[in-house]
Amino acid sequence: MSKTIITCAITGSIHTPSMSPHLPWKPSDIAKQSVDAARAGAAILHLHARDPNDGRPSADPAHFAQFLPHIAAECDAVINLSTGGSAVMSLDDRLKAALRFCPEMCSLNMGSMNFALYPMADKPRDWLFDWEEPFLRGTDDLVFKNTPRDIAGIMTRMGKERGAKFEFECYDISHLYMLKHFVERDMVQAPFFIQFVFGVLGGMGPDADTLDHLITLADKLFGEDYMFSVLAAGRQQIPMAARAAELGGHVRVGLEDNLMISRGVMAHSNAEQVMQIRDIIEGMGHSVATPGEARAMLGLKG
Ligand code: KMH
Ligand code: ZN
Repeated sequence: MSKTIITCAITGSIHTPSMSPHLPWKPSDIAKQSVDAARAGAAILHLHARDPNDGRPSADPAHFAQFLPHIAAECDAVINLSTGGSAVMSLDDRLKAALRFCPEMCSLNMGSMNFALYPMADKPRDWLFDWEEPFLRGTDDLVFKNTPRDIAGIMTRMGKERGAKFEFECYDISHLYMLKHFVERDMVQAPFFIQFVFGVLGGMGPDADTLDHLITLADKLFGEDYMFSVLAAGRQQIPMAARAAELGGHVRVGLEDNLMISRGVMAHSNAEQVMQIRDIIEGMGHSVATPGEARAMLGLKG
């Protein structure tokens, strides 16, 4: 039986430091939580950077440079750099780190959409950095811009020119048709690693029936040429990931997508979520892919 790839998304650009004391934003914490997540079973680390002074989302390659070498020195996990960055960043900024560090993988968001925070943004918090309040207030008026030209540009610059493979982030059924369009234009090569994204307000809700439909559609569009993974932002993170594993897919967890470990209980680390889903996967009789196995399955440049 094939192995299940666990991706761990360590910090992202959605949650803010005051939402959880365990969200890593200092470079040393991003590095430590990444390595611990890899040791717990994550074959892929999906990474964003934060400003080391106050934890605000950052696209500055100098900020990535403060943790990437430490991660590479301490573990063998596949590095997957975000090209989504945050919805308030320009595309040029979003691409800077990926262009500079040439990772084996990077994310590629397959369409433009509304991108609002789930209601956790409204929860009262004890303290917050100055930047957080205006940042959060703006999150119900964001368009996450990923036009066909933007997508083609990333495919060319990161894929064709630098040999990266993509985590195709699909928040909507239409995003699968967009990917199919680029496959027909020969812009990307199989195998395609499709991340079905649930739970972002503006994208699909976390429904098992919708996942079934996505798989049926992806089978029709891509046949044997794809594998899927599931991330569900918020409370359905683990149930939807478990369902994906049961159906032969891969999973993504991490504090980028959900700050909790169970209802009302904060996750203490990314590794804790990795261990939680790993136990579920192994309890089903499946096994978890090592980084080397993930590289072979995804055809990474290594
Ligand atoms: N934050 C996730 C819902 C990216 O970094 O390119 C999607 C994401 C986007 O990870
Ligand atoms: Zn991300």
